Amino acid sequence: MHIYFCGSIRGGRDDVALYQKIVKKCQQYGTVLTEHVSHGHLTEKGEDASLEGDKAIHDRDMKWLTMTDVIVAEVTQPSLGVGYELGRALDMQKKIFCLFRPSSGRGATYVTIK
Ligand code: 6K6
Repeated sequence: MHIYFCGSIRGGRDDVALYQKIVKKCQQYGTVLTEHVSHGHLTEKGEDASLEGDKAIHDRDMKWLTMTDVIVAEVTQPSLGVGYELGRALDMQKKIFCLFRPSSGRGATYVTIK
C-alpha cells in the first residue's frame, strides 16, 4: 500500500517530531511516499526547494498523490501546501485521514460576514 503523508513545511516545523512518529507508524502498513516531510533537517526556509525547484517538487508530489492509496495529513499546523494537497486529493476521490489535535487550541473559527 502507498501512503502519502502531508505535514507543514513552509507553514512551520513545530510538529516535526510528531510527523516522525506518524510516518513511522504508517510504515508498519505500507510505503510512505513522502517520508521526507518528517525529516528533521528539512526546515521552512526551503533549502531543498533551491536544489530541486518548486515546479519539480510540485510535479513529483502530484505524481505521488495520483498513485497513492491513502492520504494521512496532520493538519494542526496551518499550511497552504497541505490545504492544496488535500483539495487535489479530494478531487481525485482519494481516501483521506486528517489528524488534528484539539489540545492545540487551534479549533476552527467561523465568522459571519454581512
Ligand atoms: C520548501 C521549504 C522547505 O523545503 C521546501 C521544498 N520541499 C518540499 N519537498 C516536498 N514536498 C513539499 C516541499 N514543500 C512543500 N511540500 C509539500 O507541501 C509537502 O508534501 C507537504 O505536505 C506540503 C507542505 O506545504 P507548506 O506550504 O507547509 O510548505
